[in-house]
Amino acid sequence: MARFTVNAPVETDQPTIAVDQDPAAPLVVGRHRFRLEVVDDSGNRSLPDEVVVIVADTERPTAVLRAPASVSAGRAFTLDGSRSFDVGGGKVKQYVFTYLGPAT
Ligand SMILES: [Ca+2]
Repeated sequence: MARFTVNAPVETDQPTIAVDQDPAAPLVVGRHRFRLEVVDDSGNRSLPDEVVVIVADTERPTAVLRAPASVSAGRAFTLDGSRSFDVGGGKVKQYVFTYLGPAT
C-alpha cells in the first residue's frame, strides 16, 4: 500500500500497488490521473503510460428533518434539513420538502 501525493513517484519492485487513502483527506470525487514508468534490469526507462481513474460518489445521502413539535395556528414556522448529510465523498446540494397532508 502507498499514500500517493501529486507528482511524488512511488518506486517498488512489485507490479501492483494499492492506493491507500487517508480517511481525513481522500481523493475527491472527480477524475484523477496516474502514470507508470518501468525500468528494466539494464536501467532502461520506458515511456510513461497514463490512466484516468474516476472517483465517484455512489452512496446515498441521509435526510434529517427537524421541526417544532407544536406551533401557533396561523403562524409561520421552519422546517430544518440542515442536519442532513452525505457520505461517499459528496455533499448535499438540494433539499426537497413535501407537505403530506393531515396526520391521523
Ligand atoms: Ca453520497
